[in-house]
This record gives sequence, structure tokens and C-alpha cells, in this order.
Amino acid sequence: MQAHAELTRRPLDLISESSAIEKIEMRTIRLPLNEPFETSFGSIDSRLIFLVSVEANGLIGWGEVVAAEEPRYSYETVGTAWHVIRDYLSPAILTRPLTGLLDLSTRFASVRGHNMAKAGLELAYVDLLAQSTGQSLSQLIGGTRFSIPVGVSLGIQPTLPSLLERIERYLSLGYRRIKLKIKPGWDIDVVRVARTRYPKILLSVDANCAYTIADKEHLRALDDLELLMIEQPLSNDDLIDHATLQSSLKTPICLDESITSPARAKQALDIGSCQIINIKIGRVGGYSQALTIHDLCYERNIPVWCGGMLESGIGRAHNIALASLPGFSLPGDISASSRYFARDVIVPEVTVDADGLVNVPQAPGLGFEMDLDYIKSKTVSVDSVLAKDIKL
Ligand code: OSB
Ligand code: MG
Repeated sequence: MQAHAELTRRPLDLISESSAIEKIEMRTIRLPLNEPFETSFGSIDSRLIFLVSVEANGLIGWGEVVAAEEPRYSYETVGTAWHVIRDYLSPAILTRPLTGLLDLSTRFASVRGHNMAKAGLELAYVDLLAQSTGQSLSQLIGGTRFSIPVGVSLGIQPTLPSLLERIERYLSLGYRRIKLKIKPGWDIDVVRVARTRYPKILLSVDANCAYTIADKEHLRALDDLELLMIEQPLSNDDLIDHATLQSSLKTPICLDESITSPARAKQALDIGSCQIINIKIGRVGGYSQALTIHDLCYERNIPVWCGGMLESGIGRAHNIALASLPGFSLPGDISASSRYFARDVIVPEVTVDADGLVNVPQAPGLGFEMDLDYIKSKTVSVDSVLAKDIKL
């Protein structure tokens, strides 16, 4: 494979601007999903969305904590993130003015783990930085694409016809890649039927850790189905067994849950645990870490793509910016707002065009307006931390 052009992205320490944050607001809202979403760890029919905003000099930046209500995909929950943001992360950034992204990362480093909590607050700060420097999020982080190709992640369905109907629907809407959630009992046969029906499409599967290395021969049955990748087949904390599995497959393994930091990404690539990485800002603890993983993969010609967590439009807007970086060469799980919710919290909502592309906004900040009335009407709880109450 030919090497990429040299990366011209701005180093992180240049993403700077002094800001004295006056207020951090934490809010949960409940949004019903258009249809239940089932994975190997269960089914949900609504999303408790955790929004964070930061205020400075009359500007408000918005972020989203992608943790779920229950500790299944990750040990973090909305409840743990609420605690960590209110009691540890907010005080760390309210005590004295922040000088940039690197300063924020350094202050958060003394809290172990809780990546989704850190990322949610960091996203709000990055939106604030973008607004105060008059740049779009994409420009601020060094994005190079004006539109991004996207796919859809299809949950486990009650029946095979219901899955086939959804594949047909999303292909006809233009989506560039179909990802099927799999688990023992909903895997080889289902994927073979989908592949036989659609011999040419970009098709991938995501097991969300549902197998062990003892299932190696079973998983090898996927290897002749021309899949783009097999996402996270084994345990969330494993790299070694994934390397063993990868060496017996021609289909690339893509890691999601296992990649929680740039160091883990490097280890996975060094020992051959995967050939593709799914980057989620929340899982890796923020833009800083996501950009570092992107750069590492770019250097090594490892394709990356932007994963999703059934975010509201606020998290999705950040994902769109991330996916505009040059290394994001595969379609992301960044579907249209209408794929998830009857109504989104941003205006306009995110749309996917007939070629399966999402536009990268160029206006300063997120590039979307907040639908504050709708956000208020869906609010479950709200709390805030003020700088004046923190300062000694
Ligand atoms: O494993 O990628 C995953 C949703 C919630 C938690 C984990 C995952 C997912 C998805 C949906 O696959 C992606 C999306 O469309 O937001
Ligand atoms: Mg996944």
C-alpha cells in the first residue's frame, strides 16, 4: 500500500486560547428511540442523554457524555459520569483559566479512567474554543473533508425478514456501509443470507465482545463472506486473543471496546490484534486522545472510522468534525438524526444525502443551533457548578 501524504494537522498544543469558564451545566434528557436497539448486551428503547455546557465571556459550548444508563458497553454510566464531572472534573477546570486543549488534558489526567465523563466536558470546551476563535470544529482540529461517507449500524432483529427490510431501506437511502450486530445464535446464517442477497455492498459485523477465543472455528465461518471487518469479537479488555484470532482470518478485525487510549491502540497494532480501528471520542477520553490515535494510525496506514453511541445531534456534530480528518477513510456510524429519533436537539437535524454523505458544517463552533425549548421539555435533571463557588 502506498504511504499517505504527510499529515499537516496542527499539533494539539496549538489548539489554545485562554478562557475563564464561569459555569458548567449538566443536564440529562430522555429521548425515545424510533425503534428498539438490540446488541449482544441487551435492548434499549430510549436514550438518557447527558448534555454538558460550559460558559465563558457570553459564549456557550456544548458537549455530550455518551455513557449509557447501564454499565454494559463500558463500566461508565450516566450516574458515574455525573458524579465524576460534578465532583472532580468541573473543579479542575474552574479553579483557574484554561489555556487550551493540552492544559485541559493535563488537568484531567489525575482522574483515572472515566473517559466518557472527561470527553463530554472536553467536547463542550472544544466547541467554546471553536466559537471564540471563529472556526468550525472541523477547522479547529485540522479536518480536511467537506463531506463524509456514512453507514448504519443495524441492531439484532426479532426476525430475518425484519433485518432484510432494514438493510433494503438504508441502502435505498444511500448509506455506504451496513453493519450488522451479531451474537451467538444470530450470526453466521444471518450474515450469509444478507451477503447472498447483496453480494457487492460494504458489509461488516459487530459482536460487542460476545465470543471467546474458543469460538475461533465458529468465527472462521464468517471469513468467506467478504466482510469489510469483524468488529470487537472478543473481550473488551483483550488484545492477545484478538491477535491470535486475527492471524487465522483474512477478514480484518476492527477493535472498538478494547481501544481505550493511544497506548492501547499502539499495543494492538504492534502485536497484530486488529487491522482497523473504530475511534469514539467518548471511549478514548476526548479529542486529544482521538487525534493522537488518528495520527498513529495514519502514519501506519491503518484505516480508522468514527464509531457512534446513539448520540443526540450534539455528540453527532462532534463526530462529524472528527470524521473530517484525513485518516477517516471508512464510512462511520454517523447516521441521520431520523435514524435514531423522531426529533433531534439541534437545528437543522443531521441528514444523509442520496450518495450516503453527511455535510461537514463550516460555520463557527458546532455549526448547528441548539433547540433549547425542546431540550428543556425533555429534561430529566439539571445541575450546575459555578466558578465563583469553587474559587478559594
Ligand atoms: O458497538 O458500535 C457499537 C451503539 C451503542 C453502543 C455501542 C455501539 C453502538 C452502535 C451504534 O453500533 C452506532 C450508532 O449508530 O450510533
Ligand atoms: Mg462496536
